[in-house]
Amino acid sequence: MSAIRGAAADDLLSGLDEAGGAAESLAEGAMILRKFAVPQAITLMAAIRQISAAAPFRNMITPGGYRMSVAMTNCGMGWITDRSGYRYSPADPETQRPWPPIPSLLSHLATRAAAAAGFDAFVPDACLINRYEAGARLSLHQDKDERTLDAPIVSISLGLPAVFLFGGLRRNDRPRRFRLESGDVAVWGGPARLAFHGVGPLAEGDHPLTGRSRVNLTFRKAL
Ligand code: MD3
Ligand code: FE
Repeated sequence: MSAIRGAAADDLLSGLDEAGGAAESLAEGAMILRKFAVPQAITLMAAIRQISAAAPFRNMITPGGYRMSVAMTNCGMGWITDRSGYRYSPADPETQRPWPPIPSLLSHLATRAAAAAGFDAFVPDACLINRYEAGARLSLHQDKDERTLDAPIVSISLGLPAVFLFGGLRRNDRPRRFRLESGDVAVWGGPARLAFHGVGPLAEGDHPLTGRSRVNLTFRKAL
């Protein structure tokens, strides 16, 4: 460990992130920081409980008229979908009130994870919170509703494990499968920013942190 290269460089070279977890590269610009958020998991769930008390999870409707199997809420700027399309909105369409603000603990964690993956000075203004119950899935898609594609996206998984599908830049590129467990953090940006991705149907289970569900937070720069 050389002081000249610094802790971050040493950790990248050793394959360990700053939380001591393993860092796994999926592609140029995409990595999974295994267990990065484990120390904050209980605090994160407490924050999610507060947010969802003000802005409850709901199953939104796609522009094509389907009810999503994943239940969603937001803090900061909010991603929404309805019959008119996908977009970001500062207000919850159910109440016309602003989404709850992003707790600074959450945005700081996202900033630290982005830095550990090599993306400096990431400041999210939007956080989409997804809740999966048994059978819920997210079909292959790109995240492209953000105004700038320069910023990465940071995702934190909590609770039951899921199979994450990581494809390429074309919808037809066959996705690779990765298991995401509680506390795993995924970061993708740069050449991977528009990679197709999805989540396979959640298997039944019971987790001490979340019960019979999986919760995922995705931090974005929407504006
Ligand atoms: C993409 N959420 O909300 S994030 C979404 O687990 C969304 O709820 C999923 O996709 C979820 O838009 C997946 C996890 C993730 C991890 C690594 C990636 C997405 C990635 C690498 C490249 C591209
Ligand atoms: Fe996505």
